[in-house]
Amino acid sequence: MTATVHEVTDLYPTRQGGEPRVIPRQDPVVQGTAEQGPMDAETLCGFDEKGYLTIDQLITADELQLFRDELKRLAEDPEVKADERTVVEAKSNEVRSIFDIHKTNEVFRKIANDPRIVDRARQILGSDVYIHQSRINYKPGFVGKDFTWHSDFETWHAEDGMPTPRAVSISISLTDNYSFNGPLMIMPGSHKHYISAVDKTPENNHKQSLVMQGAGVPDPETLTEFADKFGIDVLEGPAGGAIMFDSNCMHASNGNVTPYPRSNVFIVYNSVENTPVEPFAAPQPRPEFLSSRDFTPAGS
Ligand SMILES: O=C(O)CCC(=O)C(=O)O
Ligand SMILES: [Fe+2]
Repeated sequence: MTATVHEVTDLYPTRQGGEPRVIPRQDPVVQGTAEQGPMDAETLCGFDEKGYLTIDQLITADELQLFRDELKRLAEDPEVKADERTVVEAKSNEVRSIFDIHKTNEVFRKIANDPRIVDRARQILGSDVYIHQSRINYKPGFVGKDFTWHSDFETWHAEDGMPTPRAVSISISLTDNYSFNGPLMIMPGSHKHYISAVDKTPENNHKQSLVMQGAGVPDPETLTEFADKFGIDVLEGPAGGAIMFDSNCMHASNGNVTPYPRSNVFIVYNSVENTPVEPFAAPQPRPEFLSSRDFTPAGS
């Protein structure tokens, strides 16, 4: 008897050397229906076209206060700062990100499993969803650094083995996001095109990519073509609102030289029908706090 080797076809090759290229998205963006609720056909259609949607007020004023208190407490806790799941800014040593908050923190576990979010993610992805990753990005005043242009899916595919872009993120604003304090910027429509990057993934790439991304960042020529073609939407909005965006959106955010922090909570939902396999372009999978192997459906 011969062993059967299950080859997984790579529909989104990347980091293989050669030249950068643009591959059309091979998968639908919205996989659920308006009948399922809670979002109407127009909202789903907008998400399909632009790759994101905004929610003016997702959480209550009391929740906002609770989350902000928690944010402050975590940033000041020396044990949290020393944890491997916390990323500090290269120069200022201020907290940049805290990962895995849906597992380590009761307040954020609750909101990450709340039907207001989970039902929307389920509707977009057309199946049950589990949490692939979560993080707080603090972007403190004066010293908060930028996030350069990237597609999250490109990283999750290359380094975590996520087969297809059947994943959606939510960014909940815990401070006001102004045009000038480093809000999220998205190239609307870019999610329907996949930029295959060139450079191979270095060993233990995440240790530096979480402070400043390198591998997988698209080349300047393709980014310029994308910006000319799609434009750049600047997603301003008050604290308590949220943005949901497709995993293959080309997005970035500027550094924050203003005194006003821009702190957002990000939660990533992946379809339970799209669980990771071996990484498509990395020596080994990233740690569990960046790529959860707990596929329990969220909200259950
Ligand atoms: O916090 C931001 O503005 C963007 C962060 C981001 O894109 C990421 O963490 O993947
Ligand atoms: Fe991102």
